[in-house]
Amino acid sequence: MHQPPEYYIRLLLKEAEPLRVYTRPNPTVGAMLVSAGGQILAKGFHQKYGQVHAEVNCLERIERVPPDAVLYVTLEPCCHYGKTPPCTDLIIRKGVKRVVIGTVDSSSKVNGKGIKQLQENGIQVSAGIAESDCRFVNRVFFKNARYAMPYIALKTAVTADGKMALPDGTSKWITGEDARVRTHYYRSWYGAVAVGKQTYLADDPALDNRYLPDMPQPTSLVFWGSGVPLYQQRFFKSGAVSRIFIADDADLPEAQAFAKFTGATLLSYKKGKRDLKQLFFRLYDMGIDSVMIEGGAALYASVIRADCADCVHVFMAPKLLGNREAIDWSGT
Ligand code: AOF
Ligand code: ZN
Repeated sequence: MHQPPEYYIRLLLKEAEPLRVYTRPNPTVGAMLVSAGGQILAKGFHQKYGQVHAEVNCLERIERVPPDAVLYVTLEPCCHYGKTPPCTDLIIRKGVKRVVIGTVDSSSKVNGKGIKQLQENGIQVSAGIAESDCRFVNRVFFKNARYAMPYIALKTAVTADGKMALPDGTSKWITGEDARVRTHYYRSWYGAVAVGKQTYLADDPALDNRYLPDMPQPTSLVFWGSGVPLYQQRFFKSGAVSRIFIADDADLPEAQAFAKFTGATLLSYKKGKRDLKQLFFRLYDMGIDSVMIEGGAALYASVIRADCADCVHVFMAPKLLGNREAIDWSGT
């Protein structure tokens, strides 16, 4: 029996969601061909950035598409040449007669043009099925398409009384193993992982995914501020794919020497003004689709004040720090 269309789209989303780690900065997408009687004839996913799209992985499995079969896709099929040819061409060539789409691909190259092309070729199309779920799974991609800015998350660990560190800034492990594994997973999910200067100097964080090392690794970002950046052993020995310092004094010869010696990229704010929005626009232009900020409190507060934060991952431990003077997670 054929189920309601939302059923097939949600089934696809469940499998597509974990693949985001491998497809970023591309969206994660699933496609499924279902017979008139409700039998799943073929299924396919966009498995990896640069590789073929979900529709190809689905339709190439089928010799002959039955005329009454329905193709379900979580995202509007592309109609442009990117790293791969247009999926709309394949759908038309394979003789699919009906396509059900989770949500429109709002990136400028597609944005309804894929649907239009299918319709112009006599294909019956419905779009906007389980749409909010489809948009949530690709929330990074949709923010990128709309604002040309990375999706930005703040990640923090707090005690049940909302504290992050003792008044003198020292912190102990607040959360346990589960939170640590999850954090390392996030380090592959996000395109970059960032810390402020104090956290960089105090913790020498590696910021890579060491629990799941076969997953793609992020870029490391340090909001350094003024002066010449200092070298830190663990940070530079990590598995990060590249390292960027946001440094006011990037032009100083010593800063240039630091960049040459370490291979790090130095970026400074435009016209010396610490405008975080402009900076994030630039990071997006450099190919960073998403950033997870891992502290400290001052950096969280600046990002929130600049209206750049999209979400907060809070790991809250069932413990009390029990010190009123202790530092709140957002530092205010
Ligand atoms: C689809 N199916 O599975 C995905 C789509 O450079 P390319 O060729 O990989 O194209 C990337 C763009 O294609 C991406 O920005 C988005 O608009 C769309 N992604 N489209 O039909 C898929 N992953
Ligand atoms: Zn495509």
